[in-house]
Amino acid sequence: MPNNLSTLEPYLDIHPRIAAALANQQPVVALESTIISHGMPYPKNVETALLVEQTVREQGAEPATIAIINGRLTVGLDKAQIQHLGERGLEVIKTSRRDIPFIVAQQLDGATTVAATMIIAAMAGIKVFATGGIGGVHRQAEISMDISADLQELSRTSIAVVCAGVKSILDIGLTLEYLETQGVPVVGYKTKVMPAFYTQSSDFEVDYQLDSAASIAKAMQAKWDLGLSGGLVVANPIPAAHAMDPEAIEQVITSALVEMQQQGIQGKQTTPFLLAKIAQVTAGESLAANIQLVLNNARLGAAIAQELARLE
Ligand code: PSU
Ligand code: MN
Repeated sequence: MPNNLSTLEPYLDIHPRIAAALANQQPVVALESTIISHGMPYPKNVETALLVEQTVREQGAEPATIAIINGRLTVGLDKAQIQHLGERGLEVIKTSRRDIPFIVAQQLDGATTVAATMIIAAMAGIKVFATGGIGGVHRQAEISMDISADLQELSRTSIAVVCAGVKSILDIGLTLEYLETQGVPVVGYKTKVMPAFYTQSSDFEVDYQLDSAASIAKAMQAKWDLGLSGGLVVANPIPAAHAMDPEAIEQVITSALVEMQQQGIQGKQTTPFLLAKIAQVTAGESLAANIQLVLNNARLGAAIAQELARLE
């Protein structure tokens, strides 16, 4: 248990089943909620969120979906709360690090990004987090300066984020450079190539290839035992059967980026706009791929959480 839990108590609600699991050193996997409210359309978002939880449970770990509900930092949503976030969709405020105090103070609901979910998961003492994709350095960031707060969070908050790599709506090379500068390791699970979300590969290599959940857990333990705080990225390629054609997806992304510029979309709307556009243009193929890769990450996240619990 983190020792500052008592000062957090007025703000933090940890579901009893998760509090019990953490107290007994049982494996727990954090899950985010921006992917529910902003990342997928209703009702697939709700179905997927519940299926991801079930998958984590089947793999022997406790799922903890995280959001802000009525201003309460909530670790372990119930079914009704997931339904609520999914149904209200874009009306729920996308909440990253900067937004948290305002959502709390005004007792609002917040769908937490990777960054905000990391923060709240760490408050609860969770060490492993599974999602689809992380934010990153956007293409042409040299003009927009659009760099996701997820990257900065990875440098400061000690949690492993299992994802399917970085989507090529972003500049994958610059994202990796940024992570290197911030001292955030990028581990490839059974791959030395950085995966690109919808596809298994990109033009870039990861820092370290590790081939088992146990070896990833060992590296996490060594990092934190040595006082090297901060997170790490575990890049887990989408299963081959669900991967998309790299050229087709690149075309879709390029035209979505053009449309985004024409419509003047910027700031926090960027990522959700591009995701929705891609899903629309690919007639749901990208959504199906997205769901499969999240499930795949949930399985690996659960396995890493189990190995970590064993080491502790
Ligand atoms: N990438 C995805 N799906 C998502 C997101 C990113 O493939 O749902 C969400 C995550 O919650 C991530 C956030 O933390 O978008 C990043 O948003 P921004 O780039 O505005 O930081
Ligand atoms: Mn941004």
